[in-house]
Amino acid sequence: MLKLFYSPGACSLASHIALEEAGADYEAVRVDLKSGEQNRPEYRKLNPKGRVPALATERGVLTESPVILGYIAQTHPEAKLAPNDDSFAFGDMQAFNMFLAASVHVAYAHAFRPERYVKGEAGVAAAKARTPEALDEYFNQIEDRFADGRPYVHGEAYTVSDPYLYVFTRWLERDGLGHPERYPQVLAHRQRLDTRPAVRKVIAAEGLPWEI
Ligand SMILES: N[C@@H](CCC(=O)N[C@@H](CS)C(=O)NCC(=O)O)C(=O)O
Repeated sequence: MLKLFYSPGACSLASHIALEEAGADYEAVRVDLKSGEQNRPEYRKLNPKGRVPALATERGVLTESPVILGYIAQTHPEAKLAPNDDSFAFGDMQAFNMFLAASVHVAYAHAFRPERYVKGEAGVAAAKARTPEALDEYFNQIEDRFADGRPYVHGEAYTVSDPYLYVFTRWLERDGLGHPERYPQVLAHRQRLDTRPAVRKVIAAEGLPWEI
């Protein structure tokens, strides 16, 4: 059985939703980031990076959201969570997922964990100030993707990119960092996901509020 190590509402939410959408046989194990459980030796042994998500499989532990999402999609082909038979389309999906991981997530991290990137009070203030600007640039790019009326990130078909985007759209309201009203199509996408049974089940399982 797969074991997903997650923290409520964190980026691990995407993998959690993907496992549920896939109908996977899995157990969700909560890691308390607030109390620093990710840095305890038992967890570091499992994931030396001290982060969530981590997915324990029968062959070992996978980390990094785009990798875990791709793995879930490939190991549950019947759920059709990725274009598994089309290498270019699969790569294109992973390019979007990497953009979320390396640009969008990192933009948020400059506000949530500035000490990871800069030193000193002035540096921290500058890092935090950069987050809303960077998020605006990235979310405008994402909004543009939906200009053709597509319901999901990659078109008519739902893929693992959708719950991954959902995580970061939920975060737009955190600490007033983003301007959700500027991205109506992205917000409509979030509402579309809110109605999916798998999303509702995982939101309830993680104890998250609907109103963010
Ligand atoms: N590149 C990783 C980032 C994982 C990550 O930063 N996870 C955060 C939660 S969203 C975390 O575990 N933070 C704990 C910490 O930084 O101590 C991924 O995409 O999975």
